[in-house]
Amino acid sequence: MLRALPEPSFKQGRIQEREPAPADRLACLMALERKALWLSTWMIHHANHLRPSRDGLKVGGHQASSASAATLMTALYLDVMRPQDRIAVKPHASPLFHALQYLLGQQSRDKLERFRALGGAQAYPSRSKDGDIVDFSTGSVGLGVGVTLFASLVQDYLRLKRLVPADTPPGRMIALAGDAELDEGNIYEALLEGWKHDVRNLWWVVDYNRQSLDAVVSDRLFGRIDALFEMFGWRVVTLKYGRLLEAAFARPDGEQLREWIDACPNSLYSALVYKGGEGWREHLRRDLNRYPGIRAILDEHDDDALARLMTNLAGHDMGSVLDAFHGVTDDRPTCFIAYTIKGYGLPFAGHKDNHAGLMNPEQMAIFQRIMGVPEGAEWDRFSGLDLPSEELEAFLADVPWAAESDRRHRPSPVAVPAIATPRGRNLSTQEAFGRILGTLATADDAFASRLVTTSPDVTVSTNLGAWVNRRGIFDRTERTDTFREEKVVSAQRWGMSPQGQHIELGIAEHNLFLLLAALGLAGPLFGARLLPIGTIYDPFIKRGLDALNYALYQDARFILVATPSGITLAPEGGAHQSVLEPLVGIAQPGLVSFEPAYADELTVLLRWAFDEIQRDDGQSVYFRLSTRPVEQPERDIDPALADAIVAGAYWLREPAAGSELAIAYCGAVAPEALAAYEALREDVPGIGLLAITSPDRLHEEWRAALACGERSQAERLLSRLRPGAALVTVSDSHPATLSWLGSVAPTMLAPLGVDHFGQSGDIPDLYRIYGIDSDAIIDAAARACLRAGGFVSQP
Ligand SMILES: Cc1ncc(C[n+]2csc(CCOP(=O)(O)OP(=O)(O)O)c2C)c(N)n1
Ligand SMILES: [Mg+2]
Repeated sequence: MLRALPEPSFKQGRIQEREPAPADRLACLMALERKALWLSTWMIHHANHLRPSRDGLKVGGHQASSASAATLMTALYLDVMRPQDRIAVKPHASPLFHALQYLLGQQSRDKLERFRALGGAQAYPSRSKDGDIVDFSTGSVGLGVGVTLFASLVQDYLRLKRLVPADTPPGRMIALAGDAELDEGNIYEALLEGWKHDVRNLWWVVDYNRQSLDAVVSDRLFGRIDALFEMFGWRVVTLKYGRLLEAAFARPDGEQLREWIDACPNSLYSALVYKGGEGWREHLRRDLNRYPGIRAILDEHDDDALARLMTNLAGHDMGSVLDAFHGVTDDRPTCFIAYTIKGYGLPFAGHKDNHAGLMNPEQMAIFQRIMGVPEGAEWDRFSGLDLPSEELEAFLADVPWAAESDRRHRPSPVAVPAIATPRGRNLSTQEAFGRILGTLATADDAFASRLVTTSPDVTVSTNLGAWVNRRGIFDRTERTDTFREEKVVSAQRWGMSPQGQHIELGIAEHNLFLLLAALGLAGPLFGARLLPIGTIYDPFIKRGLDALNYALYQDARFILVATPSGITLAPEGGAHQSVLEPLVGIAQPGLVSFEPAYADELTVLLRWAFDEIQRDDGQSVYFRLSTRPVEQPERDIDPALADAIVAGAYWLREPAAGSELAIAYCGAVAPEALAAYEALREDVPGIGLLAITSPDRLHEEWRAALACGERSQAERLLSRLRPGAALVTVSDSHPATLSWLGSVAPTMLAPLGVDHFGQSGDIPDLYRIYGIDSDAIIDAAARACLRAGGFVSQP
């Protein structure tokens, strides 16, 4: 029901009454809105009907979603936004977005003509593929909205620390959201977190067309939405009726019309939008004919005019939209709920099936006539508009948002210092990580000042305690550590201040990845590089996997430390034991993954990672770490070994040339692999033991080398073995993590690993049951050797 939301209101806070936009300005904006609508529909039509198809696939594109947002986006881009503002545009308004960029001279006709084709304008706005014009990629609904909240937090983080100039106004982080995006849970997780962090300068503009993909959305749902935002401290500005309708409501019996529309169910309203003037007339006559004032309105409006009146929602009324946006001048987070019509101005407006609907060539021809665009002038920027081109050109040249030509900052990298290896006979990689960060926390240099950590309520249990104790927790305001004040003994200091360098999150993993996305884009978005590290329990990466993918898709750079991992976690049981994450590490684009076994390996890799995340063509880095203390090798790492550790593998025990057998292990099972190696050494004197620090890098380099006919690192390493030698691979993860090594060189491979859910137990029991202990390795080696035609006696 349209009544689901309160009356058009500018509630609470500092909303300023404002002079209406000057008529010529309004006229320019309305003309350009019309042109953006035309170009967005034409771009889609061209891609689907005029560009030759080679594969018979429908190209697609969303004419209705673009039309729905045309007024809102034109207002934002061509009038309201300032260069420092950043915006996430709902994915299905991509054609409209590109049309506006084209009008601003920031997008080429060639790319519009290749909309959804290789190298053309992207189906959904993409930071990495569409370039500087896109602030935040979108596509997976809800995530683009959420990331703006975390970007506002990151902006405050940088400003409060004076890492960016604080004497210039902060940007507004804006999301133009589809209403169905508010069904996504990540929105509410973000709202909660945002409330805790008192986020500012945040606008969510909801294109409230009451339609999603399949259908018209429930009447009752949105009735709760504004209350929800207000509960979290947001201002809600509802843009409901346009000026025509408001004028009609002010006439005699006009209130009856308002009440009728307010009570009209979403689905009936949408259906009547589609049916047009005749449909409206029939229903209004049936329900309101007893009111003379309504009869007068019906008499004065022909069908076209009646349809225009009844669809005059504020989200399509440029004047109302500008008033609403310009009315907000403070930094309180604000949700604009703008009533719109999906497909507004197009023949399938309001139809419930219009999400992916395309105008057919006949409809398009009629639309072209209505828009006054001559044949052959379809891509012209101003054809068919009733304002002189020079005036529109001058208007566009003055658009504030486009005043800065380079929206993307490119701050120079921060130098990475030497990092000392934590010493100790027995260490887990998780403990080593904690100690390394603890040491980095003591430094007073530029590098340490750019480090920022975050964790979804697992800060202490992922070993960030020492770091946090020294560097403190970030908060906009100084907050004392009550336990400390009350002299309650605790190993953890929990003082908060704007100087703090750890951002503590609630448990929601989506929030971790969206914050990492925002922190990892601090350089390009705001001009100051941060070196973000997020910690998480390895199994819960899955919980936020789409948000992780989202962060990486837009090339955000960060280090992800996942610990504990695998069945090595032992007593804590199945629900916390990760199995498939190393495969994510291999398969996930934008992410390099490592699973070191020893503290010295981790030290080398962390140092490398700090450089990698700063390189132009670098990636984010994922470390899978363990809580299991393992005996450390006594060695100094020379540059060649360091390179091999980074490249993904090295011989911990070099095999004899032409060896019959090798064991390749990854991560926390190193002691079992070593024990099996020792046990087999007598029978197979030339046996080798391959330490794999990154199945991901090894695999990637193998494929790259194959593609250019070169020898890969993995192939060079395995060439120590005789062709057809036995190879046992073992890891505390799915065996497919390493089993591909069997294709690198001719080997008889036995892949060991974990391929079903974990359970509670101790390491000896669990490693035995899951077949990754030294006995399992020895057995597998014996069988592989037999199959390989070699011989090894059964121990
Ligand atoms: C996470 C996710 N699930 C499903 C989809 C498929 N999908 C694309 S658009 C859409 C509905 C969008 O509706 P709304 O947000 O209201 O957008 P609009 O009506 O403005 O087009 C869905 C379900 C998606 N893009 N992302
Ligand atoms: Mg919608």
